Amino acid sequence: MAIQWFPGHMTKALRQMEKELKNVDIIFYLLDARAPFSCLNPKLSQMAKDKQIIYVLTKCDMVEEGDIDRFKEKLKGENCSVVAVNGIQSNSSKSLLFLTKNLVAEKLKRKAKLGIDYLPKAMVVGVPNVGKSTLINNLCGKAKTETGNKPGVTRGKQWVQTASGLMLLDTPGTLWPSFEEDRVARNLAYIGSIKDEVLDIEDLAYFFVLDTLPKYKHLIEKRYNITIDKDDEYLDILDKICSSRNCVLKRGEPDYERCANIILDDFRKGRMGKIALE
Ligand SMILES: Nc1nc2c(ncn2[C@@H]2O[C@H](COP(=O)(O)OP(=O)(O)O)[C@@H](O)[C@H]2O)c(=O)[nH]1
Ligand SMILES: [Mg+2]
Repeated sequence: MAIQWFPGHMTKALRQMEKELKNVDIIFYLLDARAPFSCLNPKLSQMAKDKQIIYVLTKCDMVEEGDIDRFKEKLKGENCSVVAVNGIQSNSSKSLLFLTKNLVAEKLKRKAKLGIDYLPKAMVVGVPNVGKSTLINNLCGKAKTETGNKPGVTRGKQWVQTASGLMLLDTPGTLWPSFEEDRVARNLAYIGSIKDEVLDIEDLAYFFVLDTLPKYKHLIEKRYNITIDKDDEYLDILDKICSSRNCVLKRGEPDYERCANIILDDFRKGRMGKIALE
């Protein structure tokens, strides 16, 4: 499955972010809890390697707690901590504010000694659709930046201030020129970080079933009220979903395109249940 995922504006955005990095104290590196490792941008990680990083697992309401614990364990390191948030729940980001305050406490003390009332600065980064604007709005307690379940909603430079005096920079979602593995590209497509316009939706849904079936067969069966037999091929499964969802073309053939849209939409909106892709 060939994906054209690197529009020029993302390269420009990465360059702007690189320039801005020297002005920030901390990076909120957002990772979708359904596929956190696929959201790690090698280019960005390289740029940020000397910075204090907080990995923020977003959409933690969409996976099981056990998966969150597993991801936290793997992600934490010397210069980086990990917190999990549900950006659409109002109190969920408190732990992030608390952690941030602790991490910049030293610097604030130094500044205060010099009589400077310093506002710590955090840059919010992550792939498109990971939940950057939602988190910022959550931290600010009101809608400061635009959100949308579509990649590429945020453009340009936006600094906002939280009630507790933290400065946040929203950044455009960025991807990178080539993925190490096809599975990374597919995961990013499943979670809605790559514009659907450049994807073959039918192929994507086919691969989605293939990728999730081993661990989540029961959720697929339950969602579509079907039984998947041991020797069903992936197309057989799609056929079953088509008839269960009445996705049929005029001549009686299965409407795979409509079926594919239903499957991906169900996953993206969490209607299939809690599914971790990694
Ligand atoms: N279930 C759930 N949805 C979220 C969460 N955070 C963001 N979203 C949804 O994900 C979509 C993309 O969010 P947005 O903040 O615009 O992402 P951005 O492109 O990184 O700025 C929106 O539909 C949000 O409502 C979360 O923690 N849980
Ligand atoms: Mg945004």
